[in-house]
Parts: sequence; C-alpha cells; structure tokens
Amino acid sequence: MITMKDVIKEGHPTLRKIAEEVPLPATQEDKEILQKMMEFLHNSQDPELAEKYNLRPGVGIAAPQINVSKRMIAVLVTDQNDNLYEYALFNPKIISHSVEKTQLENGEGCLSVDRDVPGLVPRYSRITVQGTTLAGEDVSIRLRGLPAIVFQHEIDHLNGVMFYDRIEESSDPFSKPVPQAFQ
Ligand code: UDB
Ligand code: ZN
Repeated sequence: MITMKDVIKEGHPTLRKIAEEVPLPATQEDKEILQKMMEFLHNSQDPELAEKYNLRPGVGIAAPQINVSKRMIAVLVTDQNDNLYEYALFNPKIISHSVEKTQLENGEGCLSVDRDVPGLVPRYSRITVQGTTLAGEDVSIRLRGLPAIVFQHEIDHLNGVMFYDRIEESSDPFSKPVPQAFQ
C-alpha cells in the first residue's frame, strides 16, 4: 500500500516535470498504480487506518507525487450536498472552464508540501474534465465547488505546477509592506 514515505516532497525534480500521456488501452501495471492511488485516498480517509499508518487525509493524488511521471490522477471528495466524487482517470484534461474564479478561503495545502503556505489560490469555479477511467471508458465530468478545485490542483501536478505558484500577490494577510524606494 502507498504511505506518506512513498509521497515525494517539494524539491524533488519529478514534481516539476510534465508527466507523460498514458498510452491507451492502459497496461495492467498502469491500472494497478492508479488503483493503488485510489486505495491510498480511501485508507487516508479511514480514521483508524490513517492513525495506524500516519496518513494525511487526502482528497486527491496525482501519479507524479508517488514519483511516477504519468498523466494519472485519483480524486475522492464530497461536495457541500454530500455527493461523492470518486474518479481514477488516465489523461485527464480540462476541456472547458468558467470565466468566474473561486478559491478555498483558507488557501490550499498539498500532500507533497510539509509546511503551511499562506495565500489564496485562484481556481476556475466550474470546469469540464475529460479522461479515461480504469474500465477504459471515456468520460466527461462537469464539476464545481471543492471537486472542481481538487481536479485543478491534481491536473496542475501533471504539468509540474505547485499550488503556491498560483498564489496571488498580496493575498497573504501577514505579508510585510514593500518599502518605497527613495527618490
Ligand atoms: C489534500 N486535503 O488532500 F476544503 F473537507 C489536502 C491535504 C494536503 C490537506 C491533505 C484537503 O484540502 N482536504 C479538504 C479540503 C477542504 C475541505 C475538506 C477537506 N490535497 C491533495 C493533494 O495534495 N493532492 O495533490 C490538497 C488539496 C488542496 C486543494 C485541493 C487538493
Ligand atoms: Zn498536491
């Protein structure tokens, strides 16, 4: 099973690479990696297993985070109406998005980042993601709210992008003012 020691941390070069497309139909090996990523999310959200194995409760994970530079993500998250979004996808792609943006009001964290990084991360409010499931079916998923934010965070990992790359200037309430240069 995947544990936190399998999750690479910021500074590891794989997190900055563009991940490779997965050739389809997926090989048994690629399917097993993606299944294990989804199993990690289930385990990490199980209070007893999370405590036993010291897992942070993850809502999403991308293959580069376990040092596999391939375009695979798993998402396990509920929205404010308790609808469950459970998706393991090969080659996920945002095919359309709203103009409107949103953000988690407390900022974002990451399984690959062992520190708090303050600041707001702007994300599209609504997206449509296309990808291929473990069963080999092409799907198109319309998302909003937290699930939309999680998919954007995970797809960013496939492109070598970390959440703090997107933090808006001056969204850190504790940032010190920049001194004005003397004339
Ligand atoms: C997470 N979880 O899994 F807004 F009910 C984070 C960690 C790093 C804190 C474990 C999380 O944000 N949970 C959450 C957020 C809510 C409401 C709620 C639970 N990730 C996954 C990750 O690092 N994937 O690469 C970070 C999230 C930050 C925004 C989306 C993904
Ligand atoms: Zn992350």
